Amino acid sequence: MMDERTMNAALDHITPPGDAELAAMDAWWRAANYLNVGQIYLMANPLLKEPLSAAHVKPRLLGHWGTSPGLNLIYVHLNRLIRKYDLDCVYMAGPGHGGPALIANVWLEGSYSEFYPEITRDEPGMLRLFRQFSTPGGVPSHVSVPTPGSIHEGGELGYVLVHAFGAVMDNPDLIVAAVVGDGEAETGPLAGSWKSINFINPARDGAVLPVLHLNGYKISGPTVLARHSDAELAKFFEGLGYAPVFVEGDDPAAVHRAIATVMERAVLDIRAIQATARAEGVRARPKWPLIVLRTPKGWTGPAIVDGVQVEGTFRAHQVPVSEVKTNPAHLGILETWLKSYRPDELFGADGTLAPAIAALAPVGKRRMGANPQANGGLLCKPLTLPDYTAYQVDIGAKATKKLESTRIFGGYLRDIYRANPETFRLFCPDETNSNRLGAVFEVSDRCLVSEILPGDDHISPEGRVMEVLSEHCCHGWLEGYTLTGRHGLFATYEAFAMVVDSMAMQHAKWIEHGCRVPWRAPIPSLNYLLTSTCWRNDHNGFSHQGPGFIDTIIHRKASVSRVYLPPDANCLLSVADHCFASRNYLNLIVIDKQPQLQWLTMDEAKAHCAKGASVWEQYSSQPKQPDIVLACAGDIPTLETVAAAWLLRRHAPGLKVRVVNVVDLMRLSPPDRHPHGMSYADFVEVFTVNAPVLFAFHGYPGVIHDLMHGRAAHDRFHVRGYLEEGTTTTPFDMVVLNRMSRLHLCIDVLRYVPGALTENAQLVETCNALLGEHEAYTREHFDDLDEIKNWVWSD
Ligand SMILES: Cc1ncc(C[n+]2csc(CCOP(=O)(O)OP(=O)(O)O)c2C)c(N)n1
Ligand SMILES: [Mg+2]
Repeated sequence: MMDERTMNAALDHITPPGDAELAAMDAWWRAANYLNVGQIYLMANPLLKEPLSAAHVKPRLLGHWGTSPGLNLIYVHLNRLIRKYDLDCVYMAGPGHGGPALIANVWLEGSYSEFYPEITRDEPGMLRLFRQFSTPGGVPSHVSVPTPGSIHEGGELGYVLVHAFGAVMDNPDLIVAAVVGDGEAETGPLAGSWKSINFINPARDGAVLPVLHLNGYKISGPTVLARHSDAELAKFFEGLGYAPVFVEGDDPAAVHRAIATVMERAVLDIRAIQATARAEGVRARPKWPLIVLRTPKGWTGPAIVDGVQVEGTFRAHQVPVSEVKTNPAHLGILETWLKSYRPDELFGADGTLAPAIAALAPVGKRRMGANPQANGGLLCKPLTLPDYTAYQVDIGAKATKKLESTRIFGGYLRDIYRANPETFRLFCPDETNSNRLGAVFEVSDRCLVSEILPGDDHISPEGRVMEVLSEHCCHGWLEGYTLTGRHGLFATYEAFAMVVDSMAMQHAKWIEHGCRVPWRAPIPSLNYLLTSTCWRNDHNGFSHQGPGFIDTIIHRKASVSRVYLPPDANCLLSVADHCFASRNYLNLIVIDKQPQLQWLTMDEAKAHCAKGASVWEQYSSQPKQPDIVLACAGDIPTLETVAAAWLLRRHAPGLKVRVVNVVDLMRLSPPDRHPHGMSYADFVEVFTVNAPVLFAFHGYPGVIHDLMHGRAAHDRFHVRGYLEEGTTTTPFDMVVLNRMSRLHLCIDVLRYVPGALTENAQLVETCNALLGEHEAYTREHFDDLDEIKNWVWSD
C-alpha cells in the first residue's frame, strides 16, 4: 500500500495544465460535443456554412446525447496524461450508448480515418461521419465493434468494470479508464464488480481507473448513487477499498481545472502503487484511486425546450430536442446549440481540425483509438499446449473402469498453466476443487490481494487461478482477458452458467460482428467447461439442475457457436485441445465430474472427436444394417444408451442395434445452417437412411429437434432428455424421473421397431419390473440397486 510520503511525493509532481493548454482542451471538448450533435442530427451542412434548414436534418433522430459530454470530457483529459506520461491507456465507456462521443474523439485524433479512409479528416469526411451514424448501411449507435479503440460495447449495461479488470490482468503497463454510468452502477453485475481490486496484483497486473459518472439520471428517473451525499459515497467506496476523489461542477473551466488535477493524481497514485509493489513485493491491498464525477446530464445542451428544463435532467438522455424538421422553433434551438460550440474556431473552412487542438492527440498507437490492446487479436500469442495424449486414460477392458474425467483434464490444465505462465487463466466461482481441477494448484495459487490467514489453502497475491463467487465476474474478466489477446477457461456448475446467459449472448454478438470487421484480428475463443451437471446433482437437487446454457449457445450465430459433449476423459482431452487452439468461438464443453465409465481408447477418442459423431461399433449388436439407431450425446445419456444396448443384446438378441455417439452437437445441424453440420452423405452413414433413431440427450429434448430442423430425417428421431424433473435422490433415479433410463430406452426401442413389441413382450415386463424394484429399493435403502450401480460392459 502506498504510504503517505509516497502519496505526497506523487502530488508534488502534479503540474496542472496552464491556461493555454486548458483553452485548447476545452476547444477539443467543444469539438467533440459538436461532432456528437452533428452525428445525431445532421445529414448535410456539417460546418453550418449555410443557415440550418429542415433539409439538413435527419428524418429519424437517434443517439444518446445525455451521457456524451461527460464521456468527451474524460477523453480529452486522458489524452493529456497519455502524452505527458506516455501511458498505455484504453478507454471503456460503460454507458456505451454514448457511441457518438467515442466516434467523435477517435475521428478528432485521426485514428478513425486510418481504419476508415473514406471518412477523411475534412469537411466531406465530417459529413460522411455524420451521415453514417445510426443510419441504414452506417454504423450502430453504441461503442460497437466497428469503433476503433473499443472492446466494450456497453449496450447491455453492467459489465464495464469486469471487462476492464480482465483486460489489465497480466498486462502490467496497461491502464483502463472505465467510465461507469450511475444508472449502470445500479445493475447487479456492476454493483458486484467493484470487488475486482481484490484480485489485481500491482506487481504483475495493470490498473483500472474507474470514473463513476454521476450525471444524476438514467432514462427517465434519478439514479441511486447520485442521490447519495459525497460523504456517504466516500464511506462506501473507502469501505470497498478504494481511495475515492470527487470532481463536481457545471462550469466548464472550473471542471476542466479540477479534473485535470484529480486525474493526474490518480495516474500518479497508480504508478506509485505499482512501483512500490514491483520494487518491494505486494504487502497488502492497495487503495486504488477512483474518481467520482458529478456533472449535469446533457451538459452544454439545450437548457430549456418548450418551457421545460432539459439540460441537467433525465430529459437530456437521448435526443434533447426533437421534431426539428417540422418545428421551426426547435430547428432554431438546434442551430443555436451547434453554434454555441463556435465551430469556426475549431475547424478550418475545409473542415480540418485547428492545429492547436489536433496537437492534443497522443501519437501513433498511444491514441486510444489505435491502441492494439483494443484489437487484442493483434497481440495474441498461441497457447503452448502440451500433448494432450500424454494425459490419456488407459481404459483397460472397454467400459469397465470408472474415473473422474475432469480430474484427468485437471492434469492437462495444470500443465497449460505451467507452459503459459502469463497468458492463461482459469476463472471459476470457487469450484476448482469441487470440479476436480485442483491439480492446477500444484502450479498456481488462487489469487487474492487481501488479508491472507494461516489456514488458507493455496491463496496468494501471486496466484493466477481466479476464484470469485460471481459468475458475472468470472465471465466478464475472461472476456476482458481474451479481448486483449490472452486465453482462458470458465469452469462452472452447469445450472449456474445460466446466470451469465446474457453475457454469453452479448459476447457472441461481439465476436460475430468482429468477424465482419476486416481490421479486427481474431481473438482467443471463450471456453466453458460445465460440470456438476443436471444428471448428477442427485446430492444438491432440483435447484442445481438446468442444462439450458446449451440452448443459449446453439441459438447464437453458427459462425461462433460450438457445443461439445465429451462422454469420457479421452474425448474431453481431445475436445479441449481443439478448443484452446481455436479463435473467435464460444466453445461450450459439458461433462460431469463424478466417476464415470470410460468408453474409448485415446486413438478411438481422437478419431471420434475428429468426426464429431460416429458409430460405436464396439457397443453395437449390428452396426451395419440396424433395426434402430440408439444415439446419445452427453456422458449420462451415453451410459444409459450403452447399458440399454447391452440389455437388448441379452434380452432381445434378434434386434439389430447400432450405437451412435455425438460429441460435437452442431454436427446434427444441416450443413447450410452450421459449418459443422454433417453432409447428407455423412448423416446417412451415421444415422442410416430410414431406421428409427432413439436419441438420449443431455439437455432439453427440444434442442435436438431444433438442430435437426431442415433434415428430411426429422420424423424418425425420438428424443429423450432432461424433462425438468429432479430432486435430491439417487443417480439412477434421476434418469428414471426423466424417463431416460436404460429401462425406458429399452421399452422405447421395442415401441419404435415395427413388430418388436410383440416379439419381446417379456422384455417390457422385465424392464417394468426392474423399474418397480428400483422404486422400492431406493425408497428403502436410499441407494441404487447393485445391478444398476455396478453395471459395466461385458461381451
Ligand atoms: C442491462 C440493461 N438494462 C437496461 C438498459 C436500457 N438503458 C439504456 S441506457 C439506460 C440508462 C443508463 O443510465 P446511465 O448508466 O446513468 O447512463 P447515462 O446517464 O450516462 O446515459 C438504460 C436503463 C440497458 N441498456 N442495459
Ligand atoms: Mg446517468
